[in-house]
Amino acid sequence: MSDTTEKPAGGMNRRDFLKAGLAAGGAAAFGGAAAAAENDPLITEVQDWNRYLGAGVQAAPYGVPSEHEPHVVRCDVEWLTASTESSVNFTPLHELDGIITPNGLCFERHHGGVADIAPADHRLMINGLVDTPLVFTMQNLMRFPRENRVYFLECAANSGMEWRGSQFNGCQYTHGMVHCVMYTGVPLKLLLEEAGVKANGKWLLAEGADAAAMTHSIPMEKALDDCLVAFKMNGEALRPEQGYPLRLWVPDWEGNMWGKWLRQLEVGDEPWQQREETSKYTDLLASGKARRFTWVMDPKSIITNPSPQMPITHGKGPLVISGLVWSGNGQIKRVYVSIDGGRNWKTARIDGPSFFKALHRFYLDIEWDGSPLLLQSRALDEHGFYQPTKNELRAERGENSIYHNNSVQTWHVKEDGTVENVEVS
Ligand SMILES: Nc1nc2c(c(=O)[nH]1)N[C@H]1C(S)=C(S)[C@@H](COP(=O)(O)O)O[C@H]1N2
Ligand SMILES: [Mo]
Repeated sequence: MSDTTEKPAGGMNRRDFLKAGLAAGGAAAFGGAAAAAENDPLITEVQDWNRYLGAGVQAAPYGVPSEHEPHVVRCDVEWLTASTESSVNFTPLHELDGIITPNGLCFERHHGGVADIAPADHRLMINGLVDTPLVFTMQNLMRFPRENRVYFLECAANSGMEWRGSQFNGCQYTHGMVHCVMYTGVPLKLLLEEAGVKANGKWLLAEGADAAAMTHSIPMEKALDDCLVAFKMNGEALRPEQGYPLRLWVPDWEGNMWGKWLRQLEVGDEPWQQREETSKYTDLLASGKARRFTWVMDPKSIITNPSPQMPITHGKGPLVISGLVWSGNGQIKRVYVSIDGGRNWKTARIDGPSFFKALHRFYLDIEWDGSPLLLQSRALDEHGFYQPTKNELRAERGENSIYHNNSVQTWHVKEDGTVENVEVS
């Protein structure tokens, strides 16, 4: 970064860093790096990893994370659901950086366990109001032109447990029902064209091959617009828990629409009124009426670091505040960070690839003076739509809801660096 580079709002440029270093006697310039210590055995003595040969190739034919990272895992909350087969676990957002979720860390949400399907045994049928009902094998699907897209998938119930007050101490639990993956698949439009949708074919019923089936209606305009039938995630085959060998991919819409283990698409002239679109995935308002078909995921953001599972352990000085921002409702225009509970806001710096309707990574680099902080982030999209505060959302939607909580999250950073989930009014 040169001295002429625009200074990121609230952050430090290189010259500031150098000044900060000089002020501290030259010893604490970059992120508090210490002056070379003469008696540090990690520098002065030859270590085992330097003295002996390491493991050879093929020690791990399928690579796994370092043994020093056992805590970077998906976690579930036992009391939340009656059984592990109809349950959810959470992406460890606080341990990740950048925008891509590694395949083994993508949260899982299934209603009837993980279906175990050999690709050779899998079939996708398109029937109903079509000229020619068709059945595709995986091999058939592999011969259609493919597309690659990086998109987020968020469960409609993400942050749902926080609706009536702060509950979980960690962004993994409050916001971890989201992942962001590069999918490879065939545009659904091509398959529907192959079958020939009749003029009165206005809706699709998608069905999974798992025990839950998870049938739900999708309007034809969406199906013909940007849906994919996906078989790869981050370059490799879908993981079983993500719908291997085939899943529906419905960008910017709530996760329940992304049918896993996809086996049937029936074309009809009206929605089917299935369980998953009547009793579930509707938003009960204070009036007793429910909003239906609230598919789009609104702008949302979360500070992942510091956060309750990721306290500040390095004391005062340079602090990297990091987080994620996303929106299914158009482009993210800006993300703001407040360190004083929403009184003052600074524009955070979005860094790295920033794909339309994917997760975006933001940073705000500050000097922490060791005093308590009330950390918040707030997204703004291209339509001028702001992420609401918790109270603004409750005023609009009451407190009966589970789904579509995109309100601003507050983390209370204490003087000792520990962090707690709180609400400010
Ligand atoms: N067939 C089938 N598809 C399904 C589900 C399911 O239980 N069965 N769960 C849905 C829900 S509610 C969500 S949030 C997403 C979760 O996708 P993931 O497990 O890849 O994170 O899959 C959706 N697709
Ligand atoms: Mo979901």
